[in-house]
Amino acid sequence: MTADLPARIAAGDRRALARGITLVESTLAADRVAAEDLITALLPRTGGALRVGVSGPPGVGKSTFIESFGLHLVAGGRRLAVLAVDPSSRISGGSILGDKTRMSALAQHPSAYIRPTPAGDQLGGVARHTREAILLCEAAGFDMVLVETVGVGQSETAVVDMTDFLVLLAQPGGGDDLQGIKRGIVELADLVLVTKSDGELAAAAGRAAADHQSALHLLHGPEAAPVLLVSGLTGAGIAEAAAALDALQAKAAASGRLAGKRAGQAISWLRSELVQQVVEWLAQDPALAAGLAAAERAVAAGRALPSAAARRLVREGLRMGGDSR
Ligand SMILES: Nc1nc2c(ncn2[C@@H]2O[C@H](COP(=O)(O)OP(=O)(O)OP(=O)(O)O)[C@@H](O)[C@H]2O)c(=O)[nH]1
Ligand SMILES: [Mg+2]
Repeated sequence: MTADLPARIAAGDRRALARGITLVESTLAADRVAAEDLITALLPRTGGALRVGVSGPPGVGKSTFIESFGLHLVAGGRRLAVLAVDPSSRISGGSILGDKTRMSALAQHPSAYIRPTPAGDQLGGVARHTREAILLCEAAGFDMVLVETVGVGQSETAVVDMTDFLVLLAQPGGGDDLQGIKRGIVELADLVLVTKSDGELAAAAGRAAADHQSALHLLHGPEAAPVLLVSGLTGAGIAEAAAALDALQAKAAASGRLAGKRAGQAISWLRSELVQQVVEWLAQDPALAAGLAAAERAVAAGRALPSAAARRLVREGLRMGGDSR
């Protein structure tokens, strides 16, 4: 890390922001220390953005929606960062290229910043990087950060743990067919947007919205997430979606629920880091790493109780006086 990186990020320099995000994504131990120093230096400047998860099944229209929604926001004077977690990037080179073309106008706008993030090997890693990237975007002065994930179940729960609100995009389609979205996920949503509400699909989109709305009402009553119709292609419903999000924010901020949620997220982030770092600490020492591998085999085979095996490993680690860096 160069000494002026925090100041350059704070000044809104996007090349510096890109370098900062690359640093938090790095798996090198030395970069981890530098990334932590960088974010710690910028921490007083964080927290100022509305953090919004945008999720939905493959092909639902996430990128098209974000382009249209983002252009609406920046036209209104907002500064928007988009962190797109790209699960396909490891295998196929990803849809990053596709996203650049789908979000081309937004990508070129001076008030917008789009950053695709390779999903990498494990969800835990993505979660840490994405949380830290959100903080860097806030320090750089963005007032809204969208985190785009493909809805495959696990990623929504991760995104719910790091954002203020989850916007779920749903396919037009009728009946009780939830079109690839798991029920549990719909329940996590703060706002449901049925996409492609245009042309031939408009009628199906309307039916899908009615179905989702009545299902959510049965579950949550008057507190149910609103369901709106949007079209990323025509721009229909985009302003209404932005207004719905503003209303959610105003309500959650006034009640103190937003601050409480963020505090809870920070504490669970700490706890998940503790778990991760204890495992890394054990893995550093060859004997302890072997002990961990043996414990994993034993619990997998049903020969050991996870709680007892974990206690033994931690005791052993402490006895050996291991240094976790
Ligand atoms: N008619 C119509 N088609 C749309 C709309 N939004 C997206 N599409 C089409 O749906 C397809 C998928 O759109 P994307 O925006 O790439 O969807 P996505 O959810 O980002 O897809 P992945 O990133 O691959 O999961 C494309 O062929 C789009 O042209 C819309 O508002 N109306
Ligand atoms: Mg996409």
